[in-house]
Amino acid sequence: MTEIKKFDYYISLINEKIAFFLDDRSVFYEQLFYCMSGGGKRLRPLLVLSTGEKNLEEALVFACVIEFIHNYSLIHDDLPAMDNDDYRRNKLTCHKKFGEANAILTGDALLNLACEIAIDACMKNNKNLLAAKKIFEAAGLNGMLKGQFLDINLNKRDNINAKILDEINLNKTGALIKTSLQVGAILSQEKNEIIDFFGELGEKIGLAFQIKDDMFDREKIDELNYFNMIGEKESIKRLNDLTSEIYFCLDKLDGYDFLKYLVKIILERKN
Ligand code: GRG
Repeated sequence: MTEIKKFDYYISLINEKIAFFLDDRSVFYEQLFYCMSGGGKRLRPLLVLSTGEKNLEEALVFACVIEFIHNYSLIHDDLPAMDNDDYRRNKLTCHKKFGEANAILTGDALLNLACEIAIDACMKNNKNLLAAKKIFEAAGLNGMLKGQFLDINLNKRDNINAKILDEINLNKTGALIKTSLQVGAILSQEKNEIIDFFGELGEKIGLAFQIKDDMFDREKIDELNYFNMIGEKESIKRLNDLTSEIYFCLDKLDGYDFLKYLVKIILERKN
């Protein structure tokens, strides 16, 4: 199968599995369906599958766990108390469509659903347990939540330098991206050195992804954004350096053609 065909095939597998996990008898279904369908790039689940191809069935389950967590974080991030955004993925944000209380609950429901699915999988074997541990650590107090906390609570007038921005983004955005690569490798029963290698690669991809995102969002001048904080020249240099490092890492990898294809798409995306 060509990598382009595989990309479409994996997206359809991910979407089918997400639909399977969303119980259409649930009172939350309308909100969950609204937030989980349409527009998301499914980047994190694709990363899980790219390193988890040897165990696609279990990789798909954890790919959904991560995507549910990612979507909960976006729903909460859009709330008036956080970023106060009206639109996401070219449609109304969850709170604009269903009201604030329902959006909070919908985010909570997605996080809980992710826990339920992961715990079910954990009861089957130890590598699933390790995968779940990695995911919830990455989403938690020393990962995504920490990044979000720092982002919200840092005084934007403080002298923000590249090091501080990296710390925020390695947690806020990078932790789930890094973990996506590692979880696939854990489920494929790769050696620890490979799992560590994917950790390092994932951090670089996470940062490059964020700098690129900031490039598209640089008109939002009151947000912590690489372009606004350290300037265009320095940001582009960092993005280029990271890009070279990522390709250097990928060149060392035998096989993993889909991962290489996917990373190229991430680094070359135009929006
Ligand atoms: C509120 C608990 C909590 C956490 C929020 C991830 C996060 C933490 C906030 C997101 C803020 C944000 C928009 C950061 C920019 C990078 C980013 C994560 C973009 C969204 O990810 P994509 O582009 O989204 O993969 P899609 O829509 O494709 O799923």
